[in-house]
Order: sequence, then C-alpha cells, then structure tokens
Amino acid sequence: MPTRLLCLSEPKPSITKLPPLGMEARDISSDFRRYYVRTLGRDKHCRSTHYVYNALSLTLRDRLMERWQATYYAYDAAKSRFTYYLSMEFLIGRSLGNAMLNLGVQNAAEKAMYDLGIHLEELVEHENDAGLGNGGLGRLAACFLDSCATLGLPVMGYGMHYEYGMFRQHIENGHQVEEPDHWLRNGHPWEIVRPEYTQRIQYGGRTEFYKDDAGVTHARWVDTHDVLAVPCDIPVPGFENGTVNTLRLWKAAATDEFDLEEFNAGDYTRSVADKNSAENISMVLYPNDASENGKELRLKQQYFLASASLKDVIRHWVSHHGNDFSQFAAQNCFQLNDTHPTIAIPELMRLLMDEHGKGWTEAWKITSSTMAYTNHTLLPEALERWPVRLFQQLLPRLLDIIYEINARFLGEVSKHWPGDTGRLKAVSIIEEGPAPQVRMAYLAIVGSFSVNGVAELHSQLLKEGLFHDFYSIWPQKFNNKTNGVTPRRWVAWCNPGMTELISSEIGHGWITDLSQLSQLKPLAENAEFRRRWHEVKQENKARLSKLVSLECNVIFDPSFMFDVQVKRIHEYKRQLLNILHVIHLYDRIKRGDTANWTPRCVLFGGKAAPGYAMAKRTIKLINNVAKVVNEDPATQDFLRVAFLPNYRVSAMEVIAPGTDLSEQISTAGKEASGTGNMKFMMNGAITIGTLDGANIEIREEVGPDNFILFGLTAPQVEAMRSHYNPNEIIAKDENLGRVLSLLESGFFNQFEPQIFDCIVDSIRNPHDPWMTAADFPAYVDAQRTASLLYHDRDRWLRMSILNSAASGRFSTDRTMQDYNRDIWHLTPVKPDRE
Ligand code: 26W
Repeated sequence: MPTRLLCLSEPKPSITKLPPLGMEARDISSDFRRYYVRTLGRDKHCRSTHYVYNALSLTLRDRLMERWQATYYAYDAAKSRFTYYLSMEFLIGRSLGNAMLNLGVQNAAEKAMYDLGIHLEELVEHENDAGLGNGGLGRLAACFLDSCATLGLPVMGYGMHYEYGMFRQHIENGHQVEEPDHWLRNGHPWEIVRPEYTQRIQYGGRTEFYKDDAGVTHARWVDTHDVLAVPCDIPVPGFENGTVNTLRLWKAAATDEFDLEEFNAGDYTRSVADKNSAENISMVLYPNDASENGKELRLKQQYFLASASLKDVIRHWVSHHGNDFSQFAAQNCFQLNDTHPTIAIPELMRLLMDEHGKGWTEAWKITSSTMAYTNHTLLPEALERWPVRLFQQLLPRLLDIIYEINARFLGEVSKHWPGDTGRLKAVSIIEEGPAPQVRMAYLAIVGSFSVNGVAELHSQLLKEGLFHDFYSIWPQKFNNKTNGVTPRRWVAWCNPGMTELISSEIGHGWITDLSQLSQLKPLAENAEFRRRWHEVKQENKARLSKLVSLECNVIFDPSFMFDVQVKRIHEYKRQLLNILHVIHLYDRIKRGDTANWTPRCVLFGGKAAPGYAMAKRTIKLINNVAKVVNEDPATQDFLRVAFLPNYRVSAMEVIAPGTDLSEQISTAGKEASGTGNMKFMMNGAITIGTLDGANIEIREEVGPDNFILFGLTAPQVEAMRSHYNPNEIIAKDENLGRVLSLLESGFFNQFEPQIFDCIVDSIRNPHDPWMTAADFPAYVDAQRTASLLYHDRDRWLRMSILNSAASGRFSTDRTMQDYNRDIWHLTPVKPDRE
C-alpha cells in the first residue's frame, strides 16, 4: 500500500487546489490533444479509434473529477446521512455519452471533435458496455444512482468489479451460443482504483470464545483464509448540477501470505495457486436471472460484497467517531437490492460485536434500524436458500449469528401465535429437513426496518402471499416503491430528435422533472406537432432498421409497424405467446387473409440463462420461424421477423426510440414490475400488455384508450389453475389449432426432428404455469386492435404522444424521492460551484 511521505493536511501551498477546467469546445480540444499526444503518446500516423476514445474520456473524466471532489467536501461539510445501495449488479452500459450529457458538454465535445476531423458517434460506439448485470434488477440499480446524483442525494453504490460481465450472445444456426465478455480488455478509463481503501475479507476457519479483562465473553473468528477487496471507483454524475456520486466496485486480490502449513509440507506450487483462487471471487457475473443455483463461489461473492462494503463504511465511521456507534443508525442506511447482499445483516452484527465490542442488544438495534430490503421477484425458484452446511464451512461465525437471530425471532413469533408450532416452522429462517437451508428472504425481512416491492401489484402480492406471516407480525415494515427509469439516458440521450422537439414546445425542465411532460397532452390535438412527432419516430425507426439489417441481415421497412419484445428470455415473460402470434400472422398470409393488413416488423431480443433449456429452445423457435417467414416471398409486403443477438443496454438505446408497439405480455402476477415497459412508453410506444407489474400503473396513467390490454388478471390466473384445460382451448380456437398443427407438423424444423416437441408439450400441459393457451385468443384480438389503430396514423400518433406525456411517474427521480421520503430520510446537498 502506498505510504505518505509528508503530511498533506499542512496548510502549505495546497496540492489539491486547481483552477476550474473550461467547458468550451476549445478547452476540450486542447486537453484532448494533450492527452492524445503526451499522455497516450500517439501521433498523426495513429489510426486507431481506441486512443481517440481514451483521450476524450480522460478529458471529460477530469471535469467529473473536480465535481466529484467538490461533492464529497460538501457532504462532509453538511455531515450528511448516507444511504449505501448494496447490489451484486450494476448494469451501467456505456459512460462516455452519459458523461457528456450530464456535464452539459455534448455540443462542445462534438464541435471539438468535428474540428479535428473526428466523428463523435464513432467514439461513442467504440466503448464496450459495462454489462455488470443480468437485466432488470441491475439496470434499475444504475438508473437509481443516476437519479440520486441528479437529486443531490448522498447515496453511494457498492457492487462487484467483475472481470467478465454478462456473456456475449451469438446466434449459430438459430441457437444461442455464449462467449465470455472480457469487457476490460481495452481498459476502462472511467474507473479509478483506490488501493489505500483495501479491505481484508475472511473465509473458513472457526469461532473461538475468550474472556476480556473484565471477564466478559467475546467471540472471534480465527484460522481463516483471507482475500483482499480492492475498491475501483466509478463517478456517477448528476444532470448539470455539479454533483458526482460514487459507485464503488470491489475487486478480489490475493494476500501476500503463503499458507505456511502447505508451504512447509513442500507444496509450494499449490500455495501459489491458491492465490489464483482468491482472485476468482470477482472473476465472473453469474448469468442466472430468476433461478438460483446454490454455487459456493456465488456465496463467496455475496459475502465479499457485503463484508467489504460494511468494513469500508465502518472505517470511515471510526475515523470520525472512534468506537462510539450511538449515532451510527441515524447517519447510515443500507438498501439491499434483493436478497443477494443480505448476508450484510449478520455481518454487521459480527463487526459490531466481535470487532467493536458491542453487546447483542445494541448491535441488533443498530443493524435492524439501518437495513432495508427490496424484493424483486415472486417466483419461488428465484428465492435464495443456502445450505447450512455450506455456511458452516465458509462462514461459521456468521452461521452462529444467524442461529441466534432466528432463535430470538422465533421467540417473538411464539408470543404472537402462542402454541402454533406449524407457524414457527413456516417462518423460521432455517428450513429444517435432511439438508437444512438458510432462507435469505426471511433473514432479510427479520433484519430490516423496511421491506418493499417494486410495483403496486407486486407489493400487494408480497403481503398477501409469499410474506403474509411476516406482514401479520410487522405490517408497518411493508411498503411499495414503484420502479422507474432515468429520463436522461432513456430519453434525453437516446432520443435526441424527440428531446429537441419536446424542448422546443415546453422548454427543457422535463429532463429533471418528468411530470412536466404532461404539458404535451394538448399537443396531441395539434396536427403540425403530430407531423413532427411522426417525422422523429420515422428517423428513429430508420436508425433501428440499420441496426437490424447489420446484425440480423433482415430488412425492416420503417413504414411497417415495429413490434418489439426485448428482455431476458423466460417462460413467464412469454416470448412463446408472441412467436405463436407471428405464426398465426404467417398462416393468415398463406391463406390470403390479408385485406386491410397492417404490415409488421416483429423484433425479438434477449439472453437465456445458459442452463435454461426451455428458454434456449424458445430462441431457436423464434429464429426458425423468422427464417421461414423472411424467406417466403408471400410475406414480402406483410411481415418480417428478426432476433437481434446480444441484447444489451446500448442496443436498447437504439431500440426504444424506434419502437411502435411494446410487448409486455407476462402471465399476470409474475412480472414484479418491468422497466423496459417504461422506456418504451417514454419514447412514445404503445403497450400491448397484461395486467401485470407496472403495466397496471402505466395503463392507469395513460388511460385505457391508450393501452392495448388483454389476458387473464392475476386472480383469474390463480382461479383457473385447478381446472386449466389447454387442449380444450386449442380445440375451440381455430387460430390456435392451426398454429399448433403447423408447429406439430414440423414445418419450422424440417431437418431438425422433434426439437420443438418440448415447447408444444408445455403449451398442451394442463399444469403449464404460464397459461400460454389461455391468453392466446385474447392476445390475437388485441393484436388485431393494434393493427387497426396503427392503420389510422393520426389516431396512433395521438396515442403515442399521450403515452410520452403520461410517463412522468416512471422517472427514477420520482422513485428515489419516494424511497427518500419513506425509507432513507436524506437531505439533498448542493456542492459549491467553485
Ligand atoms: C439468485 C439468482 C437471481 C438473480 C437475479 C434471482 C433473481 C434475480 C433478479 C431478482 C431478477 C430480476 O432482475 N428481477 C427483475 O427486477 C426488475 C427491477 O425491479 C423488475 O422490473 C422485474 O420485473 C424483475 O423480474
């Protein structure tokens, strides 16, 4: 670790004081050239975009850096209470464009580059996405940080610095093929490593009890195998407000110690190899969304994040307050992004008791008033459970503490329901059985002062179903915080045409107060505004069609309706329902049933978890159907289908603005919220959707006339389960019957016998949890409505404008204000401009 030669706090000529950097094109240009030539050592012969990209990034990073420091001085001066957002995933995507937008130097940078003969867009496209997340939950975390910085809230993100992010998806012969995503290969100019804040993380070993001088018994965790956690900080700029918050990502490094026993036994190479295994902890993001697989390395990762982050916060606390933790809970709050970081609860207990000498009662009071838990899914297969045996091996001292938390909790439960042993078993943090497990969601609820779902329906279902017993005990803990998305990335950055059009009418205040978009409502009746709105949409569709042509080799005609479903591939999200509808449309074309036809381009995109066979088979089906449809000359004027490989944040930045129809068709009661639905809405797409997750609130905001609804409701889905008979539905519905006959005839898999049998079986199965057949007839009707509406261009444009106009509630600025009002209670801080 670097040591300090001199004391820098001496008031000599300060080495940290510098004049502010200019923000004009000429300032950017001169810094850019200095970086390019002097720092990176390139000259006029260099033809690589890489160095140009890096020189501009460093130029902008300097401007972030001065605001970053000013922000922290301001938080310090205000003695700010902080929230720490603990998340195994932050799906931040690209940073260059985001930095320019938030610093307000987009035009200046564009001019500076243009004058040097460089196309800014090429630099933007050069950047790899930081794909440090699976999907909704990880992107949500990134949008939250953006809004907190824009609101001036003292919120810091803590996450993992994975070497390999979300895998890259290729399509080979219609199948998904995964390739590792070594996103750091070309460096990452947006992070700065801070080895001075390295933490030591313990694994293994055993608990030892000892008595202190006063005769009080304490525990300590000994004989452990340790790994270092090194922080890499990424700046999180607010929108033109001088605030830059921090996302701190932990990277694993080996300690320099040898395992002496192994060494003495002569196994020198093995003890060096062990160092490698330490570094594996932050090697790779687990690509499973919505199903846990109980891998030891994953538990190591979770503990690594929780322990390093807590130790970091406590390091800072002790440097200001010594061993006095009386105000710790008043000054600090931890928001747990799903159960993944829940081990932070027993870890904080351990740190307070074993390392800071606090008693159980004080430690529990602090812990249970600092932790808050957000649930992101109702699917039982996604609920994390860890084998007690694994805990015993890896984190023995934490298991002691979990047992004690559970014993005290069950004591309370028996007071609440005297004599009800069944209830004790049901709510116990430890699930008994031949292989006992720790139920992480229950631990999270017991140890937190707030438990929230991510949309109204989801939060309601948590209280009625999954967590009902806990709700009975602690109704006041439960609350809803409907998700959102940041309007900076998801409109202002990705849709410049629409941004300019909106701002020309209502000014640009909407970028930080999205409710102002409601001022667009009357403009839906203005023919000239509709014309301009249409023009922007068509330009955006042309941009999307270029992407599709490049990556799928399929021609999307921008005069067709663009019908899009992009999200993780999962049975509950029902990409299958969508492709069945595509087959139905194809069947109609082949029958000549094309009167009054609205031509469509149907786009799919999304990754399947590598071990999820049905999801992978669905990708194959989509690709096979696309091939048949696109190659059949009969479909020319009516239908195109494409599967966009490697769906990611930067792809969505092109997709959302170019979409007409947004597919949000999950089985009701299964999608906790959805956030893609919000990105599409903001960009003027109309939703075809079920009453699920935030769709319900979207429909509430935009009105039933501007939302294309279909399908069973969540209670109807549950009521139908006991007598669900898909084969009867198939027999009665001619369209569905024909679609299934086509599928069963092998029409889409001529030389690949049987590959879609599992899909057909799932549709015909009376126990199909996703009830695809049940919603098919209503879906086809709704799609017919969509086609008719699109046919009437003025009608569609009105709906499109009204959707954007009504999207104000789905800004994460609103979401963060809700969290802050009900859970965090932070005071916004404005950093000094100088
Ligand atoms: C343990 C494996 C695992 C990994 C990730 C289980 C579950 C997850 C996440 C909870 C999956 C996820 O991203 N959930 C999504 O979270 C979004 C943000 O709240 C919601 O909008 C989506 O509806 C929800 O599916």
